[in-house]
Amino acid sequence: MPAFRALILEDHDFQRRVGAQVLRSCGATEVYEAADGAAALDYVCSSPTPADVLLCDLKMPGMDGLAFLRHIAEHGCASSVILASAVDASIMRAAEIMAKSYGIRMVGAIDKPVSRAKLMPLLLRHFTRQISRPHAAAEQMPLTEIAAGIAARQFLPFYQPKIDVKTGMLVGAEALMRWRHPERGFIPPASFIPLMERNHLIAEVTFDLIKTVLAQIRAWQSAGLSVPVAINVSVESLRDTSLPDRLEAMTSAEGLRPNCLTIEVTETVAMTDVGHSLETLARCRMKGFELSVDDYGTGFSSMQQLTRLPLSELKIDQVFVTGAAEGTILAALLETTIGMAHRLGLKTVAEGIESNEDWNIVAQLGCDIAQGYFIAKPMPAEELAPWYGAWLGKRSGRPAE
Ligand code: G
Ligand code: G
Ligand code: MN
Repeated sequence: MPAFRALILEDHDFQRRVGAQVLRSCGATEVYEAADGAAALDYVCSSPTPADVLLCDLKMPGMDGLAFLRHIAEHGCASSVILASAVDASIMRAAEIMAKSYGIRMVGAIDKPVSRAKLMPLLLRHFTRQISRPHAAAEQMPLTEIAAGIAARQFLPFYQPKIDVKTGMLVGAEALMRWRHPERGFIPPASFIPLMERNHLIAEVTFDLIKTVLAQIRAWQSAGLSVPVAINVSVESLRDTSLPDRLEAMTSAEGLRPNCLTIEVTETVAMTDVGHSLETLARCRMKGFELSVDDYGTGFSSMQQLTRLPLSELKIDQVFVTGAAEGTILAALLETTIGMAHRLGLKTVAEGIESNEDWNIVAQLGCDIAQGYFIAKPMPAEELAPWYGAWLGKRSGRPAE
């Protein structure tokens, strides 16, 4: 834990002193105590030594925590914020999202009384994340370069493992496109997929990707590894009602069965050009391909999608999964979604498993499959088998090779 400076905003004298003590015990080298929003705001706006972390109460006489957060956001405050309050969990959640959309860097929220046991895990996670994951908007690559990259076949899949929660065994992988750029190295999809979609390039690139994926599944199979693969498809691919026939031909050309391929669609994609999309998806299912709804819960009329898509799997978006063990709201939504999916006969996949706690809660709630950085990041094809060996070794308590 690095040394850090903190500010505590808390109107209750005793609680403020305890909070400051707790912050020091967590490694704060200096703690500025503010009894009301005005004093805290004054410190944030004029102190030459800004605090790294603000611990902020919500319900206070005069300026409440919500207004305080709006003011510091307007001031361009760069500190990271932790909410500490006794308000209802739903209010806390709204406050967190409000702060994020004002542009504040949120660490998390804890209920009062503040204790080291509650604060320390948040701080630890925050400081490790800050180093490992800087937030930068994806740079968009120029179209001419993308076209040249397509011609030079520089787009290829990375694979992120999907693990059976009960057994710990590999049950598949998601193919995620990467651009192996000759000068820039690997470029993530956010930098080129939107432009490919807008310029009607994505469907053909997706076909190339699927060809590569099928050959890879075949190669894994020959090596004794069964790895069904999920691919992401855009609206343009679904508009093409010949997609199922083409997929079937490609699959059988590799000597594979259709159930080795899962098609992932987001709720928004499935709502666009409904007629063609449903024709394509229903035909894919009739031919035996699997169909998964991606980012479930974040799109457009999620529940309605379940009534019309011929699904075999539901992928719960990471916003409901990451950190679910910390909050009653996320855990409740997770539990209900998993239960509902099972009643509909669907397999459930939890995305965004980032920690042991995330893994434990989805296991406890009966989710079938887990995917996330805690298991593995997306990786090149040739790394999957060695990774799996190490994963199995770790899980059985033996040291990994
Ligand atoms: O790891 P990641 O940055 O790989 O992926 C970011 C997003 O890009 C995901 O939402 C994923 O759905 C999308 N994506 C990744 N690969 C493909 C692809 O091959 N086709 C389409 N349409 N989207 C993809
Ligand atoms: O297709 P979809 O939107 O589900 O794409 C998944 C995205 O999430 C990809 O960008 C992938 O790299 C990313 N991802 C996978 N596992 C994790 C995780 O554990 N945490 C986070 N933050 N992102 C993840
Ligand atoms: Mn996906």
